[in-house]
Amino acid sequence: MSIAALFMMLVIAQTSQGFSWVRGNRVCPRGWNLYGRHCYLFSKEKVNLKDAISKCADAVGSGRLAEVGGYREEKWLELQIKLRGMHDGVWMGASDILKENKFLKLSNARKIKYTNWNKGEPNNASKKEHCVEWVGNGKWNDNSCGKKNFFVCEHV
Ligand SMILES: [Ca+2]
Ligand SMILES: [Ca+2]
Repeated sequence: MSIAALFMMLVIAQTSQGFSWVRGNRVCPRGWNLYGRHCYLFSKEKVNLKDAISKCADAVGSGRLAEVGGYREEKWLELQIKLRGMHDGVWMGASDILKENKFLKLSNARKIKYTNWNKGEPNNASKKEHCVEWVGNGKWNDNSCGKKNFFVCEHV
């Protein structure tokens, strides 16, 4: 299955089913971390974007790739990523695979409002970079979706 097809399936699945968890004073499943009202799961393995999407969906409780809503969430995620030594790239839930340089959230295909691009990014290097990763300094880079990265799952 192509990434584009997977992307559309994901959008449809997530918008139609919603999540059934109780909101408010929530408790995250074992292994997940609570921040604000969302639960986050930090991977211990490196996989390509397609597998990262699947692994988040298959995780206990089921989630999506993390989507950064704003500066505070970003800073918290950055700290967690550093603490865990997740170097060399960490996938998040954003892509411009449908239209070049239009980065959308994977969960609902809405345009990303908050961004934190590294200097000179996104550069769509070799015209092949359509997925978004955190790099070592906590900033964002577009990279090839086939690259093997750590990833962060989120349950809203
Ligand atoms: Ca691109
Ligand atoms: Ca890039």
